Amino acid sequence: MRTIDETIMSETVTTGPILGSSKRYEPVPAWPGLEIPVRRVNLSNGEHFDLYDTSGPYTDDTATIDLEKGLPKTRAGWEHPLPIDGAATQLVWARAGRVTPEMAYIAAREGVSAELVRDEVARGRAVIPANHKHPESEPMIIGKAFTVKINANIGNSAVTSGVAEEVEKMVWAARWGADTLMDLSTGQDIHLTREWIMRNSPIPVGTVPLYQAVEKVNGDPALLTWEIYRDTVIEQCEQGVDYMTVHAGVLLRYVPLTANRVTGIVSRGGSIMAAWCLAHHEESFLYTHFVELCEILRRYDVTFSLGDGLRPGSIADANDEAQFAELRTLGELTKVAKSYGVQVMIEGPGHVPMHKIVENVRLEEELCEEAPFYTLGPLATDIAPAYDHITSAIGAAIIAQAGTAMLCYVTPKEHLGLPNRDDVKTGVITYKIAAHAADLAKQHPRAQERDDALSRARFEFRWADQFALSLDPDTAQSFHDETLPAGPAKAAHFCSMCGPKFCSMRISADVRVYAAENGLTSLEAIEAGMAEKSAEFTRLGSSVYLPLRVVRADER
Ligand code: IRN
Ligand code: FE2
Repeated sequence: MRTIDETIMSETVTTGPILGSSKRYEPVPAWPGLEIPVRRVNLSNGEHFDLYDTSGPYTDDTATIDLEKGLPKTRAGWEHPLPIDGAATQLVWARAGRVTPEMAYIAAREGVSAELVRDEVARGRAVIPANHKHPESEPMIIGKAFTVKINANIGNSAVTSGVAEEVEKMVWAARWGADTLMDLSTGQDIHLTREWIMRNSPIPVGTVPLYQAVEKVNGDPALLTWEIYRDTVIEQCEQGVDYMTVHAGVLLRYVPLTANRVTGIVSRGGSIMAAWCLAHHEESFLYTHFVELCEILRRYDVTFSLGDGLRPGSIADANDEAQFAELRTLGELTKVAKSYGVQVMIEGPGHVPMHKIVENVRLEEELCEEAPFYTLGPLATDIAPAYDHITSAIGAAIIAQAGTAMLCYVTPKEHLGLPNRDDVKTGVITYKIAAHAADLAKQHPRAQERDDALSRARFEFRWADQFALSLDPDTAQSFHDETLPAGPAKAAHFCSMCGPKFCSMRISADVRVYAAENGLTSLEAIEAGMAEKSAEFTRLGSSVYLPLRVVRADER
């Protein structure tokens, strides 16, 4: 294994503010000394709009980023209550009625009361993944009472991608709005890659420790032992991993239930555990040693993400007996974990047609005491490889509206290859859309404010503001530039989609001005405006579709 010094980190990561925004830190009034990060969109009309910000210091002009040193340790000096029965977790403190600095920080970030945060954590309906050994992270919460969160997966495989590339993917994911990150590296230098990511990640980091454990036995699942797995978990806890996928619901007796599936077991972790169970004809060591795992995780406050090793990998397999048998076991394990003071969330599918999605949430809530649900899409159809960020965002929006707390993104490379940096951004933006659409549908108090601000900018032809308020200002601006690159076009009251004459927004704005100037009611103004438009329509030839000749002439 290479040492950190030998690793070439000459590569730099992306820094600098997001187009049209600046980074700020706002004090938390209820907790002197705490400050939360904010992305401030500076509008051209002198107003500003503040956004939840996941990007860490990377978008702060004034910050010096030194990857070798790592990020400032935001949480290093924070004081916590003493452990309770061996558990030093947000869960036990919340149950004891204690508000931690993390809870106060999150309340300010979400715009809710600290009491709501504490109560949701105490009830196990929300988790705060915050390993004491990851002080660089900015606390966040996953639970259905809060905004829907998204996770980005990165990580190398045996065939591609190095350390520097993965660190840049992490920074890039956080920049575009990933709330958490999972490092799913399976190739070389797993420990080292993770160390660089942990020390430089402002968002919580999750892993699947099983991947590294299998790497330690040269990729042969049958050679795995509880001891190798346990030591890997401790190694990763010590590095600061905030949450861990544990596929403890894949039981020996469930494996035959997958025999007649169209796509069998598609989970990497699930297939490793199924192989181990069959090779040994023994119950899974993750299940039989689950209490010992709890005793480890609660010392660090590492959150369980109970894995869906038997999730459906195709529309045909959705909601089948294997999937729901595992979910029942995850429900049983949820109770065990919570009784040891460990925070828990539950991983969900996969591939599920739209009409079978809501049942997944209902069952999860019933079986797992409403522990936060964290789903992989689900993909609403199997027929669009290369577009699975879209097939899955359809399912993700539906499942999030129904109560899923965090969505695991899917990139365009799903089923095809390892995502690169561009795929990471596409996946993140696509999932921000699904998550935000669900926040709107759930009528989260703050969600619509952003839509309204953007729509006002759009209606008033404040192009720069429209870009700045959008999820991806760079792409919005570059698309506008493609046809109207000139500076003055950014002040024009039209775009190249309809051209100056047919812009509906401009026409309705004109109607308003017309009404004001002529002392008309808006109805009269619309009638008068319609009459004028009708005259214009006649002048242009009274045809909905202009003859090709005319259009071509126009273009010239
Ligand atoms: C999320 C929900 N269901 C699965 N996931 C994610 O899939 C999980 O968080 C992790 O990133 C990845 C685990 O994949 P396998 O090992 O189950 O294939
Ligand atoms: Fe799949």
